[in-house]
This record gives sequence, structure tokens and C-alpha cells, in this order.
Amino acid sequence: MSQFRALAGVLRGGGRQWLRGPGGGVIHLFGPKRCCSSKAAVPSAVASSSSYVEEMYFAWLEDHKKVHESWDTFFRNAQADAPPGEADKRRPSTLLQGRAMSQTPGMTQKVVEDHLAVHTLIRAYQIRGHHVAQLDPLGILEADLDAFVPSDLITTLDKLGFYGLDESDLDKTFQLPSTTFIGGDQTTLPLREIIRRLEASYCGHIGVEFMFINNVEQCQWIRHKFETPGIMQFSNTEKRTLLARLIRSTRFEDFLARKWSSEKRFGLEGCEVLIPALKTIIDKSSAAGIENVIMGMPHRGRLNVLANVIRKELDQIFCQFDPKLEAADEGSGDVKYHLGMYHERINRETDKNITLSLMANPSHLEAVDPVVQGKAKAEQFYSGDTQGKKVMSILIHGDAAFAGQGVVYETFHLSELPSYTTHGTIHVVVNNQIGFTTDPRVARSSPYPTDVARVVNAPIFHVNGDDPEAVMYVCQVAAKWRNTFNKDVVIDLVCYRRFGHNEMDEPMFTQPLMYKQIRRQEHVLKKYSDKLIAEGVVTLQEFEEEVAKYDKICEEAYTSSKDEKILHNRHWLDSPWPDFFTAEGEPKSMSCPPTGLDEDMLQHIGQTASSVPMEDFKIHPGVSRILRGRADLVKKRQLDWALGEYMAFGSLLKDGIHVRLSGQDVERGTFSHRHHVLHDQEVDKQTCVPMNHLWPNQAPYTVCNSSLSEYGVLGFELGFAMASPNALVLWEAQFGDFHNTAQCIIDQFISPGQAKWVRNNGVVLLLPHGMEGMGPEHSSARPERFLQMSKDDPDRFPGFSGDFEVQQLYDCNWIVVNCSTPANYCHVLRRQILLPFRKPLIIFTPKSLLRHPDARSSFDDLATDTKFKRLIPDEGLVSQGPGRVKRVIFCSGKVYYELAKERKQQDLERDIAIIRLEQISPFPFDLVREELEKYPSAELVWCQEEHKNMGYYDYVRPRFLTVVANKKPIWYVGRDPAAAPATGNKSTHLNELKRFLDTAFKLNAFQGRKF
Ligand SMILES: Cc1ncc(C[n+]2csc(CCOP(=O)(O)OP(=O)(O)O)c2C)c(N)n1
Ligand SMILES: [Mg+2]
Repeated sequence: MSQFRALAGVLRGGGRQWLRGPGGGVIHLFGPKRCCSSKAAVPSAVASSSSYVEEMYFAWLEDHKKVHESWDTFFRNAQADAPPGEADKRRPSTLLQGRAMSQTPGMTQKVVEDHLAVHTLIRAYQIRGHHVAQLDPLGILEADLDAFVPSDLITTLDKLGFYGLDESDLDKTFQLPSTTFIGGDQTTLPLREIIRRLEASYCGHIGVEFMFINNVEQCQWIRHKFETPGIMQFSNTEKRTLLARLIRSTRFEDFLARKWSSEKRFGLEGCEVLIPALKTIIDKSSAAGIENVIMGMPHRGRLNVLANVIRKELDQIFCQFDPKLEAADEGSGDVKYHLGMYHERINRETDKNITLSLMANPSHLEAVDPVVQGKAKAEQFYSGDTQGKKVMSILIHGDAAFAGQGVVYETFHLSELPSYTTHGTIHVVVNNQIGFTTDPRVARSSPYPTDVARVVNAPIFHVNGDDPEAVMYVCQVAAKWRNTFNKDVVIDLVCYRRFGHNEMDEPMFTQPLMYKQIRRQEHVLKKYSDKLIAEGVVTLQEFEEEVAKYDKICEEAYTSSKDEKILHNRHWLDSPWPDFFTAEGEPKSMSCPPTGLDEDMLQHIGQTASSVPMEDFKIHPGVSRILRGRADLVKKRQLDWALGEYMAFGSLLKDGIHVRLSGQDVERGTFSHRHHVLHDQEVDKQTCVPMNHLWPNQAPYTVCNSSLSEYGVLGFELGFAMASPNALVLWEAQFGDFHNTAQCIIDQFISPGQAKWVRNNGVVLLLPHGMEGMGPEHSSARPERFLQMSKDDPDRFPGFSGDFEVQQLYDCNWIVVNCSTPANYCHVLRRQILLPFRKPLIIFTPKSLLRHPDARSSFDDLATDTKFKRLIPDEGLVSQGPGRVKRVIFCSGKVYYELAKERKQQDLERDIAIIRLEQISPFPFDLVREELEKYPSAELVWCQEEHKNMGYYDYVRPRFLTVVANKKPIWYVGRDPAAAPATGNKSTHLNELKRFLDTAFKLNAFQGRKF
């Protein structure tokens, strides 16, 4: 780098010389105007010589005076020499071939070559300049992990030889290509100046990585923003604002450190510039029309962002440090640097209203990324912001996490998908060049932590965090980029971490040299205030007054925080639903209306589901057959699974409830049963979604095939469901087995979300589940895992007054169901919306039952006064003599049909009752008790098709025992314990099934056994 700086001096010196053209005169080929027009953009800087000559030729054709007289002579000669008829042709290649060159061979060749060399050199800086940019404030590490200097950057004079140039060429003047803006309004520059300006644009405190972008207009836009001479200018007012923001950022951390020296806060020291950076992004976005910004960020600097960007009241933040304060409202709460926030205010710079929210997040780094995107998408959707002009998202990342966590990649891949795009996210990486104790050289294989963003052609602006003005500039450009192209952009704030990972950590154990340098490092606030004082922008006194003013604000807030008697978790909500709850944030009732539907509605939805509501639309004969099958069912007043789902969605849409179904291949349905999107067989991309043709003024139905991601997409849908309670948002796994690649979203957000962050979320997970001999990875949605995380007490019969069902649902953390009939599936989806609160709903959905002739419901099961059955009693022959029943088998899901068939075959329909548990959690204690009272002398069996250590058994067993007060055993019938969820061998599968069905109906199977 020092070599490089020395060279800069050499380049700046030297007298003026001009490069002579072929005729000996000064080359002056083009007019002054260079713009982003497509014409200007056509030739690339490393074009072949013919394209360069073409560029000049076309200029010459426009006006002979536009090019140097030597080129004028050259083209005149060539034209005169051309055979009749060729001289007028617009392509000069034939014209020039051989003949023209021979007119002025040596000179022309040299001019062309030197110009090409300079073009190539300019392009080299545009591509690789960032590798030598001065990005590290500490000056010890290379931001790209590599001290290697690209051989095509002129960091020493001898490297001019790479281009066939030498020192003597430095003062020659070169025509600038249309792919650079370094000339400003000059079209030619001496090579010395070209290199100097390229260095200033690409090798200073900003490193711009963008040449991989495959869109010429976008590249030109960026070049213009970073190459135009003098473009990075700030007024004194802007500089003072920047200083004031830096003061707040710095003094906030100082204040916390002073008051709570032994508390973890994951301070921002070393990257204080993050606060003015975010504020600049928000100011510029607000000026561009953005009204709502949704942000996600990790631990580092979060309290500072809450205080100084979102503007959470300081006393509310400070009281989070008081260990004695108890929470006033529900939930277990979360640590202070995870809490979310929502705030509407006036943006001081633009005087416009702006809503800022910071999403609550778990410790799991980057997990919040897709959640933020989902919420942003929903806010855009509900405000009719189809282009992302009003709502945008900002994601803040740590360098190690951004490079290491796969969900970052999954989230990037959603960024341009029609049903998932948020029309451009601004990513800010707090690149403190360390992850906890790990050096970046062992934390990633890519040069920069930001390389993952290249997959979506997002420009990446690396910037030295100790140059606040450079940071501001980059943020302005990023905001303009996002609001111009509606595409993602990344700002890599290269900074350092002044202390340990948290305030208790000793960084010298692992990074001794880095931390010796950090100790010597002057604070950015000191550097910048000195600079502004030296420039006369502020006086020392003004600076000190500004500092004192903010310190006073902090002190006063600290004093008032002492008056707080109680913590309000609700004050930290990132997504309030004011109209859905009472003013106190409570549900407006504690009951749920019946979820049935009237006959007309069932008929109408059924008919739409069986038809193609568009003219001249040719569907596939196979789909025709399916629709005809549906029509037949509707005529018979029957429902299969697909129709049950149709009834739920269609009826909710009528009531203005938006329904969004997302997941892999959901439009058709993995099992080809759904067909919510019809494809015209003759017109490409012509589709029809009958669900959107149901009612006038209905709510929109969104059904969207997702990318092949679980973690990213489930996170996204969870975020989507946060924006409004008036939407049914469903994510379907291709097979339930695959949900575990999204386990983090389930464990960290869905199960404990309300407890940690007091927010409701009604997201629905559809998880195809069932042992059908398909092997270990297409069988189990792992019910045991969901049930283990359900919080209802196994040992206590809940003593609710009022509506038991609703109270119990209100009390739980999520609802887990396995419906055995289409009608019950429809009811549970409708109940999800008709409830006066929202809880996540996990549904184990069937595969073979989708088409099972017995797994059908009648319209009567959906009649107006019907509702979801948490448990389906046995209404068959056993009901004629319940006292005589010898065994009651409880089960859930598809196994019911296997049990019922076997019982019939064995003629045991009067002796054995089969009862279906449809809602497994919260456990329907009340209904189970009712059932058990019906069959006083029967023995109790739990039967499941899953292995004993899986499925529902561990969950239901203690709860059954609670119902019977431990006076009776509940025997297990099902597969033996196993490591894999299912066998891959079909005959083993069938043998297992036969074995446990035999046990289920062997009346003496448990005789003599102790419990
Ligand atoms: C998914 C996940 N894995 C591991 C951790 C533990 N952890 C907490 S902070 C941290 C380092 C993060 O480094 P970086 O992303 O650079 O952020 P910084 O702390 O440097 O700001 C790690 C590994 C975590 N929180 N989440
Ligand atoms: Mg880091």
C-alpha cells in the first residue's frame, strides 16, 4: 500500500504533455456528453480494437469534426479506397479491413493499442480497485483477506508495462471511453490524471464492487455515482448533522458503560458510525417517498439503534438494566438486546411521517432476515405498494454471521421472486473484522464477508468506518440505488470492535496484535470533530456543548427511569395490532363463533372449485378429470381434502380475510390434489386461479410456489403473518420431514414467540405426515417434537371457567392438530381466523387420505351450526351399548382408517371403540374425560402408527393418566422404538403395520400386565 501511495505522488507531479494522434495533433474525438444511453453503453472497455475504431468511426460519421483530424484523414482515406457501394455502409469493419491500416500502419496501430490499453486500465480499476482500497481503519488487516495487489492496477510505475505503456505515456492525453465518468465534462485526460482519478474513485476509503452486475445501465449508474469528479460533497449543515449523530452514538455507549460497567450490552464502540449511516439511509429513503421502514439486526449496537435511530424513550431502555423490575404483563420476556420496537414519527430531515420498526430477534444470528422480509412484503401488500415505493426493509449483519449463516443466502434468493420480493433491501454489514474470537481468515473462504450478495447482482460498497463522510456518501448512494432500481444493495462498514465480544470478554487472549492497535486507535468522534473544527465547520465550544447536551438528556432519562416500578413487555412490540385487541392489548372476547357454512356458500365454492372461470382457457385433460370428480362430489354434497381446503379459503376470502399459501410446489400440491393454479395448455404463462374468482370484492388469494428453501421461506411467512391478524398465512412443507431445516424458526420464533415478545402470530404449518412405506425421509413430520414444546401441563387437569376450548387455546403457545376428515380440516382453518387471538397452528396433513374414499365428509359436517371437533367420538355400534365395550382405542390421524377397517374385518365393532384425537395439543382433557366416562369398564389403549419414541405417545400418556387420576393404565399399541422414523423396506413396513393392528384387536393382549 505504501508503494501505492508513493506512486500517487509521482502521478500527481509531472508536466503536461498531450498524446499525439496519428497525424501528430492532439486527439480529441468525442463531444463532451457521456450518458447512460444504450448507445453509449454498447462498447465495453475491453472491446476488441474494431469496436474501439467503430466508436470513433460512428462519431466521425455524425460529425467529422468530432474526431481528431488524423482520424478524419484516416477515415476519409479508407472511404476513398473502398470499393464502390461499400463506402456508405455503417459498419466500418469491411471498410477498414487491411486497406485503411495500410494507409498509416504504424501510427494508427499504436494509437489504437494505447487507447485500448487505457480502456482496459480503466476497466481494471472498476473491477479490482476495491482490492487496494484503504478500507481497514486499523490499517493492519486487508478487508479482502489478501494483501495481494492485482497486477493490472498501477500501484508502481513499472506496472504500466502490463498495458504496453511506460512512464513517458503518463502525460499523453487519451480519449475516455463512454464507460467512465472520471472526466466530468472533459472527454480526454492525460494518463497521469486518469490514474489519479481512478485511484480517488476506487482505491480510497470506498471500495466499490459492482462489475459483476450484468446490467449495463446499472453499472453506468454506479460509475457515475463514484467517478464523477467532486460528486462527494457535503454542506456544512450536513457535516454538523453527521457530527451530532456521531456524538449521540458515541456518548450513548459511554453512558451505558459508565452506569452499568458490568452489564452485557454488545456495544457499538468501533463502529459508532452505524448510527449516522442508518439515519442517512432513512432520511434519503424518506425523501424518496418511503413511509415505513422495517429493520432487523443482531446484538451489536442494538440498544444504540433503538435509542438513536428508532428513538425508543431512553428511560425505557435504561430500566431494562434494572434487575429488580418485574414484568407487568404476560410472557417470559427476552434479554434487552433482543427486544423489538415500533415507532411512528416525523423525519426531521424531510418533515414527513415515517414508521420505523425493529423486529425482535433471537440470538440465532441472521434468523430474523427472512422474517423481516416477510413482514415488509406484507406491509407492502396491505398498503397496495406493489413496487416497494412506500415500504422497505433494512437488514444489519455481523461480518462473521453474514458469511457463515446459510439463511442469508436463502433470503437473498427470495429477493427477486415475484411473491417474495420486497423490491430491494439495504444490507449493512458491521464488519468489525472478527466474530467473537474468530479471525475472518478462518471464518470464511470468500475474500469479503459480503460475497454472498453477488449471487443476486447486488452492488457492494465497502467503506472505511473511520471516514464518516465516505460512509454517509455510500449510504446516500445505497438509498438512491434501492429507490431507483428496487434491488438489494450491500454496505460493508469496515470497522473494528473496541472491546471484547461483550463487555466482559478479554480480546487480548486471542487477538493480541489487533487489540494493541485498537488501544492506540483514536476514536472516530475525536477524529471527525477535529476535522470539522479544523475546517471551521464547528467550533470546539459548539462541539463540547453538543456533547454536554446529549449527556444531559441521558442523565435525565436515567433519573426518570428510576421512577419506573414495573417493566412493560408490551411496550416492546414490533407489530402491534391496535384494532384487533382492546386498548389494553387483550382479546375482545373469550369465545369463538361456530365455524360452519351455509349450503349456498358450500355449493358456490364447490362449483368454482370444479370449474375454469375464464373464457377460452384450455386445461389439461387430467385436470379436467379432477375438476369433474370435484363437481360430482359437490353434487353428492361431499367433500374430499382439496374441497375441504377450498371451503375454508373461499369462505374466509369472502369475509375479507387475505389467504396466502406458500411453499414448495403448493400451487398444484405435492400430491397433485390441489390445482389452485390452472395452466392454459396452449398459451404460455396463461394461468387462472379460480379462488380469485369467487366473490365480488373478495380478499385476494395468494398461492405461490416458493424457492427450495424451508428456513428462509418459513421465516418469511412467519414475518408475513405478523403484519396483520386478518390474514390466513400458511406454509406447507413438501413433506413434513423437511420442516427441520427450518427448525430454528420453529424453535426460536413460532413456539416461544409470544412468550418472549408478547406478540400473537397465527401462521399455519401444513406438514404432510404419515407412515406409508415411503422410507425414513418421507414419513414423519415429527409430531413428538412439536408436542414436546407445547406448554400445557401434563399433570394438571386445567380448571377453566367459561369456554374451555377457547380458554385453553388462549393459554397455549401453539395448537397441534391432526385432522382425519376434510370437514374438520376446514373447521380448524376457519377457527384460526374466527378466534379472538392468534396462535400458531401446526397441522399434520395426510397423503393417502387425500384420495381415500372413506376420508370424505358430507356438507352436513360443515353446516352452519357445526364447529371443529377436537375429538371425534365413536358413533358406530359401540354407542348402542357403551357399557359392554371392552377396549377404547384412542388414536390420531390416518391410522384411524386402518384401525376401523381391521375392526370391521374382525367383527369387533360392538366391543372396541375407536376415538380420534383431532386436536392433540392443547390436550382436550374435558372431552377425553367425557369419553372415558362413557366406557367405564373398557381398557384404554393409545394406538399410533409412529414408533414408540416418536409420534404422540409420550405426550398423550401422562395426560390420559391425569384424566383417569392414575387409576388405570393406558396401553401402547404401535411400532417399537426406533432410531429412524420409518423403514425403507416396504414389506417390513407392512409387517409392522400388521403386527400392531393385530395387537390392537387382540382383546387379551395386555392381560396380566402390570402398569
Ligand atoms: C446461529 C448462531 N450461531 C452461533 C452464535 C453464537 N455467537 C454469538 S455472536 C457470535 C459472533 C458473531 O460475529 P459477527 O457476526 O461478526 O458479529 P459481531 O459480534 O462481531 O458484531 C457468535 C458465533 C449465535 N448467536 N447464533
Ligand atoms: Mg464481527
